[in-house]
Amino acid sequence: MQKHFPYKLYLVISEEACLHHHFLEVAERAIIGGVDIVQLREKNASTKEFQQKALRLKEVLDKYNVPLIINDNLKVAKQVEAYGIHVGTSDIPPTQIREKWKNLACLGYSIEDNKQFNSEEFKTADYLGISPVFKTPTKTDTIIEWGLSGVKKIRSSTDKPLVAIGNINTTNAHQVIKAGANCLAVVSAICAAKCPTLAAEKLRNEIEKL
Ligand code: TZP
Ligand code: MG
Repeated sequence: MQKHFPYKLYLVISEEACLHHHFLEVAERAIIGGVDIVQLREKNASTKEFQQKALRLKEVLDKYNVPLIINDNLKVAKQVEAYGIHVGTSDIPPTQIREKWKNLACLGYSIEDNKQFNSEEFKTADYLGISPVFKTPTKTDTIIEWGLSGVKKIRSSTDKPLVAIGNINTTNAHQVIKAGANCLAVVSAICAAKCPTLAAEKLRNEIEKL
């Protein structure tokens, strides 16, 4: 059954991506501006550090009833009772995650190349990440660049909620939504902004624009 996924603006945050404010402040200010789901993506932290950051972030998010997704660490996700987990092609396969976390609410899976279509992994995901829509200096080990045509192609092949990621900003946000994404995920457009609230507000306006 299709999962309810009402989210539109997805902040993917790490402490090191936040250039002007502490990451907890960035998260809070971004939520005030219109972010409605947050993923903690800590590639260089130990499990213990990751868990500590996740707990602190969850405290902030809980005040606003905003769900927390943990990137690629099942142990941390379960320990902090996150809303869900997000994995990519080279991470723990979604089918295994389902076996290990029976009451998991939300499983995100990144589509990074054409081979993943209609695989068991694809089918078990609650939402799909389109990764990356545009090439980005934030993540350079990507396989292809989907572009707007890729977003349209994936949209026409599935009813699952689609979260677009990769160099999304106020200039291209509306086009990505028009191409069929349900939700936009950003790192630098918010984490590197002097004012995360304003940055989130501007993106949200582009998303809501008719
Ligand atoms: N996955 C695909 S692209 C990306 C991730 C985590 C990074 C997106 O960062 P930015 O700064 O929004 O381009
Ligand atoms: Mg990964």
